[in-house]
Amino acid sequence: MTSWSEELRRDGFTVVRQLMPPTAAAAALRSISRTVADQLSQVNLAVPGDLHAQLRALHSADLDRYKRTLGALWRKADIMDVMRHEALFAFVRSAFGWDDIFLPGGDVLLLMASDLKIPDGYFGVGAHQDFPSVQGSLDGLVVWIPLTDVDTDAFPLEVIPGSHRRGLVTAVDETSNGWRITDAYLDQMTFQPVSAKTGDVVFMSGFTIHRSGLSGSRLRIALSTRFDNASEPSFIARGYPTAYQRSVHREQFVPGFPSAEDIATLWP
Ligand SMILES: O=C(O)CCC(=O)C(=O)O
Repeated sequence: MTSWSEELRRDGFTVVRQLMPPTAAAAALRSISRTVADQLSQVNLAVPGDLHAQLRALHSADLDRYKRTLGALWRKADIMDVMRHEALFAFVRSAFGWDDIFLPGGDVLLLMASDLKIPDGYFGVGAHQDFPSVQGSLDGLVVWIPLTDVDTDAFPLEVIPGSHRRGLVTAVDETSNGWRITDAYLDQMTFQPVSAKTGDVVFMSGFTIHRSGLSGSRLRIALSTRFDNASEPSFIARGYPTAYQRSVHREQFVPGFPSAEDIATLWP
């Protein structure tokens, strides 16, 4: 057994140092910056030099546009490239002995900064397990990839080591951000912040209780995706389920768009 699989078995998570090439996070951050710059141009604002200042400018100019942009970023090819990086798959095969991997969905970009809060909206996630939102293989993994260095001053991921052994926790409240484990259940349990630098990757069981750390003075951006093990017997027996569903928004977002003129301009 590798030390990573031992750690995963014992603690419910393991941090693999410098698994990703340094270029991966840098390319993703440049890609985010390009998209935010495009949005700043839409609202006729100059584009500041650094990403945090760009995000601040968009956040204060047009909160709705900021929210839509942030919500769309995970769909960029440059961002997906990181979450589908061959280094991740190769590692899971060699360190955990998986043969085949299913991708259940649930890819997400999580950005936190004290000056980028959404009033009455998302600011980190409360204590939860990911298995209920995936329901794939029992040994399914959350793969958490920081794009910025993360420590106690940058909204770290916080985990309860060993909590995966408790199995499915049903003491939950339903919130707008999903299920949150009740404070009563968490009484006496201690969360551990996970420090990770860009290039590091956190692999965590879907049963490990975790949450977002809520304090920090720096911008923190991380990507999170999920992997299911194609060989896990109950996953095979259950026919490879995922709780993520595909649905299509059938109504036109902008009534009357595109017009005949829009098409004529596109295809003169
Ligand atoms: O990055 C965070 O703050 C939380 C991540 C998380 O809860 C997840 O990936 O399931």
